[in-house]
Amino acid sequence: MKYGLIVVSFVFLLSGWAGTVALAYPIATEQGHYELEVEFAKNPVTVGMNDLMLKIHEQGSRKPGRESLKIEIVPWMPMHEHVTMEMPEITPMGEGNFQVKGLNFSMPGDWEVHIRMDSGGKEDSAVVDVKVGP
Ligand SMILES: [Cu+2]
Repeated sequence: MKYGLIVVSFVFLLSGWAGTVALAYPIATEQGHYELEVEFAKNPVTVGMNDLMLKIHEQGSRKPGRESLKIEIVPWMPMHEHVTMEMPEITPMGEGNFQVKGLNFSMPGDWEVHIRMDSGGKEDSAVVDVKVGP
């Protein structure tokens, strides 16, 4: 019983560290095709609906991501292993900027925002750590 408690508190500690990554820095995507910046309208990010700007450009050439880029965004809470079901509204604003409205975090804590990009055969993805306040 005592051992179980120690393990649980250690997991809490680890997840606390994972959420401290800054948001506005350029993030390289997993396949290295793009680089993106995420800027939330609210800082800190809080429970409920959040809006953000996603800036995407091509790695290397620095060309802005095309408007035709298909983007999918899913918020995932690793500690409880759940997503939120609502899909945010994504609008291309030109120059590689995408406005994202209604990204829903259903509870406070450490979340990951999983972003998938598809531009006709060039698939890529990125994970952004977000600390969500009450
Ligand atoms: Cu949760």
